[in-house]
Amino acid sequence: MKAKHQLIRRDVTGSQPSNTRTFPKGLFWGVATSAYQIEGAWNEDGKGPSIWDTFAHTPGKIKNNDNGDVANDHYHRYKEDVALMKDIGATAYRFSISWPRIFPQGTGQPNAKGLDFYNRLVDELRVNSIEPFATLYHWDLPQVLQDKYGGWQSKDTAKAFADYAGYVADQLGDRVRHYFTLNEFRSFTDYGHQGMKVDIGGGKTYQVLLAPALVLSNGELNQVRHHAVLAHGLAVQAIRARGRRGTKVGFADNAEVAVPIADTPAHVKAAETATREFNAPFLTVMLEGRYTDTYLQNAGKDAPKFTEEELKTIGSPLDFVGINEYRPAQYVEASGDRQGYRLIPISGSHPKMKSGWHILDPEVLYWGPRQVQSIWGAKSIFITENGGAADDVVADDGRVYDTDRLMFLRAMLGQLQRATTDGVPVKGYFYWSSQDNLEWNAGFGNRFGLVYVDFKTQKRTPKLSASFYRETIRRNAVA
Ligand code: PNW
Repeated sequence: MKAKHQLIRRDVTGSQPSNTRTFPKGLFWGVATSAYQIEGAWNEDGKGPSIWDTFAHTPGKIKNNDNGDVANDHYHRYKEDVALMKDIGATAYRFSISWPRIFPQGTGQPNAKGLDFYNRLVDELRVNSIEPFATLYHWDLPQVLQDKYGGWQSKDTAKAFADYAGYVADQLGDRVRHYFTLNEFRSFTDYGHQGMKVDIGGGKTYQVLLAPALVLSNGELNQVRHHAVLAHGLAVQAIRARGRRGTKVGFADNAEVAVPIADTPAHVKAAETATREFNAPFLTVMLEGRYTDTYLQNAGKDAPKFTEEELKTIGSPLDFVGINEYRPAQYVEASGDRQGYRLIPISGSHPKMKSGWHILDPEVLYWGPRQVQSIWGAKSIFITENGGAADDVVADDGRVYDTDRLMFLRAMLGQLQRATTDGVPVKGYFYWSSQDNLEWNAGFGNRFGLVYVDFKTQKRTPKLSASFYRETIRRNAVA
């Protein structure tokens, strides 16, 4: 897929008039989770520790010193959880596979009991007509690889990941037809190896440092980023070599989307230019097979070291592009300078969801997929995550009235529907998350679920937003 800056056509045959609020037939309606955030059973059946076990067991790293030792106990309650998805009407489930469950040593001898859990889960999904979409890396690196190689600081970790990915495709490939290689490259490279200051408006920033909580130099960080995208490319090749024919593969990246201040050709083009540069070390290099000149020039002596062969691997052709969209990265307007865009500061009173970083603008679900099509010509796009946290409580009548999430979901899906009406090839949407879970360093307090979880009793209660989502899925239209 090559960069081509052009506007998409609005009169695509087969599109629906937007006032019907209908989505294209066959769109996958999904929910998403990740292993460390829900499974628990952190040391059961031969699982090795991950860098998130280590991080969470270090006092002070996670709010209230919460950890994923038990979390949602999904490892033992997966049947109940699949039944809840079925009840919502989900037709797809995006879950992640815990690498240290399958390879406790990171490489070498696979652990049959670990694999068996995913066999049981996948069988349960298929019995319920829910299509499994497996993510192979959602941040829980085997701790041994951190100790042995410095984790993502080494190319050996990228190679080990490809071996693990090929093994999973070989073992589950008869039933799992869709794979996402790695989830949110920036979140585990930058946030884990240097920390990040996220713009939250009014000139303020929100500071995040996630596992393995290193603070590396810029040059070292760029190398970590390079190894992560290399891991993706090597895994794509391994999955193609060892999966069944027809297996589909892509990534799930949190594309940093620049939102234009108005839908005019000049602002739209400026936003495309910005989005392509914001994502230079991740999405852009994976879709174009090269780093942008601006990225390499700005990095100077800190630029990553790479070979042409590696770039070719990183740019391996994909079956789809997966993007996680929560918030706009920036607002952008056209400018006459060489850069081609100007950043607009986010207002201090900009609306937010509960998470400290969560600037609210439903238009990300319009511009995000639209830009993936217009910049890179993607033919198949998945919204691999989109969701919002809230202060949910169980009311006296036993129900959970999450009106803020209802507003969020309805507004976001309205924009996604608008994108599909404009002919953007969106093939599936995964709400994050099917149920409340361990929200990384924010602990159990930031609830993203359609289903409320009482973490003391493990009781699950579908929220108001779950009914809204069920109705949307039933109609295949924004309810
Ligand atoms: C994603 N930000 O993380 C992850 O893929 C999920 O595991 C997570 O639970 C979910 O989104 C909600 O946070 C993000 O700072 C972390 O903009 C940080 C940001 C966005 C998403």
